[in-house]
Amino acid sequence: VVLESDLRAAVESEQFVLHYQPQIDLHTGKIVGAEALMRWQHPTRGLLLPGQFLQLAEESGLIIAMNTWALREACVQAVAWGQEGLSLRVGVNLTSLQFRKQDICQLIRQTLDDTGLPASGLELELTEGVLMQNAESAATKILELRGLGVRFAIDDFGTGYSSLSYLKSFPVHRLKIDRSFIRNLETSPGDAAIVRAITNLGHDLGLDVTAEGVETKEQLKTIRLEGCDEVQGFYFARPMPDDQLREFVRCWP
Ligand code: G
Ligand code: G
Ligand code: MN
Ligand code: NA
Repeated sequence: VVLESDLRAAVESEQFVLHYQPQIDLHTGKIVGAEALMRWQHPTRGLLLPGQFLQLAEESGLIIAMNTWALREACVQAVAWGQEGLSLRVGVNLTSLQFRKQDICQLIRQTLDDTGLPASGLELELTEGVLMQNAESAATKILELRGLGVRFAIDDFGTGYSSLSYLKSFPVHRLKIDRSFIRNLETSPGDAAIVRAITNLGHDLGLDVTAEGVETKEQLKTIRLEGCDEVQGFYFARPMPDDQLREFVRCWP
């Protein structure tokens, strides 16, 4: 288990790194973005995944400092990619605690200003849970940041406990179909029906739809058939350090 004191020390000595997973536009075949995913370079235990520290980070409130760092780091990277001729949007995950904070809009505005990233180069990923826990203020915050040009995705879509009616109130740009619906796509007609329903719903609401967790050629074929706009998954690439991402994008057909 990870200790809070370890995590606190990690925040102070900046032991976190971001890995990036490519996002591919199925209409053009181009890599259009990358999701930033946090890893903890632990001094003795090696590279830890969010599953090993995110809950503690949230409970201890350290997630705020961690995500403030991650947001800035991701924006800095996206600017660097742009300067190298790689035009990629960067996706950043936000947790409830942080999105609830009063000054989240100011933080994002400031981070964009400081790093010089155009707002349209940033896509914030929020889960249904984050939206519902902040229902009244979430829509206002999204509208304000949207006004700047920041994009929003609902992450892990379909796994939340919320009703669909909330979709009308949250002006997001994208639904990311949770990978649990992709996993058994080949054998489960039910999952295929859900993927189709989410994709149609998203499109009817004017949203882009991403399929997450695509691992096989058959899954890719199906999500293409269902009309998903973008794809992310191990079939194409795992999350990787930024230098590897650059290389990956350069070698992409
Ligand atoms: O990489 P994977 O194991 O990489 O990520 C697992 C989970 O951790 C995902 O649900 C993702 O949303 C979350 N996560 C990854 N990076 C971050 C981050 O920088 N901030 C927040 N809040 N969550 C993250
Ligand atoms: O919950 P969120 O979507 O933010 O986090 C993405 C998580 O999904 C990361 O942990 C990432 O490593 C993982 N992931 C991305 N692609 C795949 C995939 O094809 N298969 C599996 N099993 N996990 C994936
Ligand atoms: Mn995500
Ligand atoms: Na997800």
